[in-house]
Amino acid sequence: LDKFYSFMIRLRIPGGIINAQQWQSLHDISEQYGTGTLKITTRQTVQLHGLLKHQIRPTIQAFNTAALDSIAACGDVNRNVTVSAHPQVSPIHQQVYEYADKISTLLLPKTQSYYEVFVDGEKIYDRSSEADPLYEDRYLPRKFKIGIAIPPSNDVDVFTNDIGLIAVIENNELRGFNIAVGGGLSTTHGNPDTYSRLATVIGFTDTEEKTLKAVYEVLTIQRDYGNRSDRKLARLKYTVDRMTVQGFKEELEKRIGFQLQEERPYTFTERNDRYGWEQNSAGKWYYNLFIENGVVQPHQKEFLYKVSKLEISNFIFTTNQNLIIGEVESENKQAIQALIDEYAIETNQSGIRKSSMACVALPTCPLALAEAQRYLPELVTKIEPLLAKHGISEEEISIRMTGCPNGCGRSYVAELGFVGTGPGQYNFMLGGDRYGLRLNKIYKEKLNEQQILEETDNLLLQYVNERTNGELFGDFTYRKFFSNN
Ligand code: SRM
Ligand code: SF4
Repeated sequence: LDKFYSFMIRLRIPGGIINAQQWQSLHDISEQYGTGTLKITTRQTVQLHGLLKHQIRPTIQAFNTAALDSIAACGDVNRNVTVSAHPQVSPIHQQVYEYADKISTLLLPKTQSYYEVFVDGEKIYDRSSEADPLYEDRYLPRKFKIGIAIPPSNDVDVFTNDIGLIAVIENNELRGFNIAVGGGLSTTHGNPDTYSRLATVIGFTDTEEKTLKAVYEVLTIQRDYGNRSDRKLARLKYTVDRMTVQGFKEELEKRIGFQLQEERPYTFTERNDRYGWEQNSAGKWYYNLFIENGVVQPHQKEFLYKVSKLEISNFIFTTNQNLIIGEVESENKQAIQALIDEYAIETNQSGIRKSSMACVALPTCPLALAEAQRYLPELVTKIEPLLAKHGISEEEISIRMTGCPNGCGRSYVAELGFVGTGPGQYNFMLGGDRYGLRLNKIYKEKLNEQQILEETDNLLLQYVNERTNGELFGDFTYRKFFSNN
């Protein structure tokens, strides 16, 4: 018997926004092909799992008909561009969102070499003579990620991207972007040459033309200078450190032909989604659902389908693996509220659960060493009584878990981080802050559930007894365990 292969498809949705008709198509396609489960990812898009080989073609065709594609959602190219998901946070959200779309289009591979067809190792449909203006004949040495944050929200975890853009807004006008380079999270157990890195802000650009040019040329530097001999050390973060930040900036300024301005001030004071109903400056309504670890539950899926049939909203994926029903006019809000009531859609979760995130891991991820999205909900259920015992049930401590050190659930920028090392075993990471501005570090290695719960209980006790006024959990553990290192 041969192996029974199944595939995963991930869409490219810059900024994570689709319209009601596209949601209907997504729903219908997921019912017809794959496992039927919609999985919202940490990069603001959606995946279908379990597609059999003969289903791939009709699935892609059906997405195509709905004006959705999966081009560059994987591979050594620029990936899905993320942007702060909450239009109600800023009146200039639409303007910033358009950058995600423009950047994604600018950096799409222009050749159609992905159409090349091989049969028994022989190329029967050859597009190799086409040269791509950006990726040329060699693509990038590794995947590449761009995120755009609109302060005060750092929902996109802007500093974990190869390029992070931070919108600078003054008097409700977009002045430009701070540009940060060299973020990336993945490490490899036992390989000390690998490390997580937060992106470094290298300057500011004040026009669209300059911003797009700078972004484009960061990619050409990575194309030309990135490490092509060791994939473990090929991300931009290693290129930046090899060239030094100053050296990288000088090379960039040479390529763009102008000097970056001084970075502008910015402050991040939130990272979580804003659950429930909120209104934007133009009076439109947004309803943020909590979708635990991005796995849309059957009743949520049915609810969302009914909402999409009303055709009175759009749908916005968040980088916290949640979903916003957006752009709802006041007169239409009640129709959606009626469905929320009918399906008992719940946003009333504990602070820690609403701040939780886990990668896919088992059973579909071939790189998983331990459980993540199937297990974290259970662990949170066991931590909630510990928070209650210490009188801090309302604390929104960020807790993230990944099944291996690749960091897909961004566990390296959590206050409580768990990184799988083997079945039922995790490295316990502490000292990260709440808003994604500081990486955590290994506190204890290879703990099982009982050890994790004992450690957590003990840490929470120390926190309530020793915290300074207003000190958040991650800042406390950093001060206590790592500030002198
Ligand atoms: Fe990831 C590989 C899932 C966000 C770092 N990631 C994978 C693969 C494709 C496994 C594989 O290569 O065979 C996983 C598919 C599992 C499955 O069964 O679906 C996978 N990554 C995911 C998602 C679905 C996690 C989730 O539960 O949401 C996220 C999809 C994002 C998207 O829509 O594009 C996802 N991956 C991330 C992030 C977080 C982010 O980008 O904000 C990271 C860490 C940030 C970074 O890139 O540094 C991340 N994934 C990786 C890596 C390590 C890359 C590296 O620098 O070495 C791998 C492995 C690789 O590329 O070789 C990986
Ligand atoms: Fe798979 Fe590891 Fe990514 Fe989790 S962190 S989805 S286990 S590659």
